[in-house]
Amino acid sequence: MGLNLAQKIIKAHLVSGEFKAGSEISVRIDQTLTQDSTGTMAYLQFEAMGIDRVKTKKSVAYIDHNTLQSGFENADDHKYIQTVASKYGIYFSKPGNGICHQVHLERFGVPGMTLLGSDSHTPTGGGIGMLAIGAGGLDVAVAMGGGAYHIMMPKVCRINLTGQLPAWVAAKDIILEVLRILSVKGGVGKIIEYAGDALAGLTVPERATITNMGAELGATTSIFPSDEITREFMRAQGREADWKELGPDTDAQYDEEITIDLSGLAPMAAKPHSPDNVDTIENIGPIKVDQVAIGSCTNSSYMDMMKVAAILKGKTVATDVSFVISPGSKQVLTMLSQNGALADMVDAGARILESACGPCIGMGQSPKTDAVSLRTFNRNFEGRSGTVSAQVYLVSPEVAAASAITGILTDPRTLGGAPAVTQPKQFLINDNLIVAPAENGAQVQVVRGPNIKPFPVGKALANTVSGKALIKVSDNITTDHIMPSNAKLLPYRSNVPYLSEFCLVPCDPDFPKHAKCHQGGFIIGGNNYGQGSSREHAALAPLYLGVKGVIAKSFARIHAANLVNSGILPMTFVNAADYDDIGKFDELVIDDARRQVKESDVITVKNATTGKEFTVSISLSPRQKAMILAGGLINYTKENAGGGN
Ligand code: MIC
Ligand code: SF4
Repeated sequence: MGLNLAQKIIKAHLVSGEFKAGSEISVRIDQTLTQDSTGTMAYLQFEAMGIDRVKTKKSVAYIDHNTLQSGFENADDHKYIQTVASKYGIYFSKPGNGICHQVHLERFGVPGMTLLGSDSHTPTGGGIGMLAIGAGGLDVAVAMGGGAYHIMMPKVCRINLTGQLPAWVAAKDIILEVLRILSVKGGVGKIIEYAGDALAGLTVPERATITNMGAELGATTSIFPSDEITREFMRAQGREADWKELGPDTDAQYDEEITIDLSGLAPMAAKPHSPDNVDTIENIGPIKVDQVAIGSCTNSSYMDMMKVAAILKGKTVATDVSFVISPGSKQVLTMLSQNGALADMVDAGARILESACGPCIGMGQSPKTDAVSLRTFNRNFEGRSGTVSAQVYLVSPEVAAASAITGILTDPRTLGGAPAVTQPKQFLINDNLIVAPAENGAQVQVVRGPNIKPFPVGKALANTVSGKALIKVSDNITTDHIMPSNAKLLPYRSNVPYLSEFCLVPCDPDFPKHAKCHQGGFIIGGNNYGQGSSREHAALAPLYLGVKGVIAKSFARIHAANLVNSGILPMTFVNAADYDDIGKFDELVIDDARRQVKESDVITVKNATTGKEFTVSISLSPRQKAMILAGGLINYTKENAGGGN
């Protein structure tokens, strides 16, 4: 039986486990990436492992998230990451060099390799045929130390793309259509593999837009074959030697198949407040727009920017629209400035931001009260922009630029001919903002600012686990709810005690107070609890506040793994209806917890307040169970003297 592309790459990297959907496997990691808002924690954890130098083929540390330096904290973290990178053999991409996923695609990604990144949009690398997975910082730290990465073997879903994109319809519209079909939890436990005739018409940056936003499906990753289009991109990046052809066997099997005819697609938007709340621009209608933001790791490539510049050329941004553009990398920004496109943007009234995440993670540019904000980004969770009342719509660069000019949500098909933008034969290559690590790391002194605080470590599972149901939340709670990130909080990513004061505050402003006063307890969640970002702070802050377990209807993959890594037990209701029976502050008790976790996949929880009992499943591998018993990955690794890998 033939293998699909995802299975081929997994097979070539398989360290342990059975090649069967749903069973735990571990894979060797070739490359890692970190960014600064998760990186500080990942490197603190790496340092705690006592390894001299990273064991990967290439590890890169990017600074792209916390670039607003409104106090010493972010700058201190940058210095820490730069020195730690130099010491341990990691390439360092300076602030200004660009958004990690964009730069990694341009300068480092290699088809067929595995990439583990401490950012949920790491699957962007699937655009050039990498098996690129987002994970918590601790998992990335383990991978840097040479340890394998453990996941449940995903199912593989093939999405056949047929036909041709009509004028003004973009790669963004393809992934919005996939989100419309599958929803924000439709990809959980799956790898999405793209195939079909239409691939011949999709450039690497377009493919990367699609794999990037596969994160919003909850998918483990998304991948395109590596073909002549990939070769052209890598040649233009001066890296053709890294290219190789890769695709599925002709008789490859898939667990699921979906076909999308691109010819039938129209410009679309994800409406507030979820990336799967998708409709056509035509159906949404001409709503008034207050802000337009173009950029992010989804849509900031050279070609995206050139299309935007062509739409803006000779026009003026509507009087009532606040309009910002952040080109994805120094390469993109330099090329735009050399060919005059940047002047067209500035002249039309765009405010140019540095090549970084910026407004996507709430680092500035929060829109006005009740604003309608069009963004080419990937997430429109309520409040993520920094303005709780803002209505954020996710759109293509074409829709964004057209609407910036008209001041209303505009279907760009009404503008006449679409701009013809082709990929350059040669991108401008100058890696002068990428710093190679020191040859002799022993001589490098790591610099630690005063904001860097020790990270919390879990405790071995008690025999009786009890506590109050501290909070009960609904479906699709994101890690932005659990551990909000905005310009005020991001500087504290290396200070969990401070961050914990804001844990789950968007759902209940008193959660931290209640957690402290009851000395921890349980979180009760709905479906897809913990979707979104990979930030392990969404596990570390609850851990710091004494949370012992999370009982939910279902979990998002990375967050569930982060909970286990921290020693917090993720439990899933066997009967979803039991969720309804739990009241806030009910006292929950798991008797004989160690034996129950060790011996069974279904455990009993007693509600001492109502006197009822209910069952929860713990779909944990034997290794994960051992981690929970030990109190998290760090304790488990210590107990096993390196056997945690
Ligand atoms: C995001 O887009 O939510 C982030 C910020 O890039 C996160 C990482 C983080 O929280 O630092 C992600 O996607 O993993
Ligand atoms: Fe940065 Fe936004 Fe991409 Fe996250 S989604 S990596 S914040 S640009």
